Amino acid sequence: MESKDKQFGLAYLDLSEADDYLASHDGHVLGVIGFGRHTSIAPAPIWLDIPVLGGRDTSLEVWTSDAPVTVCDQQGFNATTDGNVLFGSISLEQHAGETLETLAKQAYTRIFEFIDQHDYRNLLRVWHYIPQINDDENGLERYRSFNVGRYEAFVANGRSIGEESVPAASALGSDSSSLTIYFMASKQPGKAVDNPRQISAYHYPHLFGPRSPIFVRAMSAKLGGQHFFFISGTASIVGYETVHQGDVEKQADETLLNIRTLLEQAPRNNATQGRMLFKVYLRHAHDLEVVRAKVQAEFGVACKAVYLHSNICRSDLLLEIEGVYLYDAQ
Ligand code: 3EB
Repeated sequence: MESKDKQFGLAYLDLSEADDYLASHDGHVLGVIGFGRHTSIAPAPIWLDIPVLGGRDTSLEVWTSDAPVTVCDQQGFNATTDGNVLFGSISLEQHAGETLETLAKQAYTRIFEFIDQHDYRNLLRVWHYIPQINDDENGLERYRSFNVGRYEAFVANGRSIGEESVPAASALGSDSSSLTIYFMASKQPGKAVDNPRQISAYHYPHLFGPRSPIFVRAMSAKLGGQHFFFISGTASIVGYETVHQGDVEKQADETLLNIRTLLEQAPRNNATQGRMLFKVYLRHAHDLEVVRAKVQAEFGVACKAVYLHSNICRSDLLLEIEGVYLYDAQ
């Protein structure tokens, strides 16, 4: 149906579905992100070197709008807009002598300048893929170094560190050589949602690095007549501590409980009416079966989940799950 095709939406596609889907959304595609093995597709995806688990080589994440999309390709950004949101990405290679801290600060500073200049000032959701995320850099884990740079950019750009200007996010490792960030920014602010089981990440104690990570647990926004509930990367963390170290089953249970807790705060929590999509990141490929069984038991066949093999930002986390819950606004 034509009108259904032109909804604001998200799909995770296998390669065999991609051509038809992209053709039927011609002129309405905000962004395509490719995971796994590269293939030639138009429009060209942002590629991330993160293997897809479960028997597929490639998975595509496709964001579309109900409204016509225009491209604004400038200042090193590959960005699109539908007049309400701006979808953009930046990929910065780390050269010899540069730190990830500097790179993170640069990336965020450029994002802020770009979205402010185009008047889409509200970051709703940011996806970070960080090369060698758990390795050491000058005595600090690279993820922690990233956190310092992100924090500095928020401060330098006059953004307050509180619910009103912090996006939902996720931060995973990749085998790429570049720091890749993609994001959705909006003219209207979304509504930040916290998880009462967890301390806000921007209030984490400094034992997780000299500067706290800056993200909210979930973000709610109305886009193209639908409600979107963006669930940040969610893991087996209670308060601020990792729980169930070394036990993937218990980490999966705790993660799913955290997601359930967030979903209870979605503006309307009636999953039978909406759609759920997840990206499940596993540190160890051999944990696929056990985690998939738990995700399916929790959310049933109605949910779409893609399983990816990557490192997680804390070395004691075995999995992280991000999600989108979307439903018609009535
Ligand atoms: C956590 O809850 C797990 O640094 O942007 C999840 C989502 C995590 C986003 C980020 C990190 C980030 O702390 C890690």
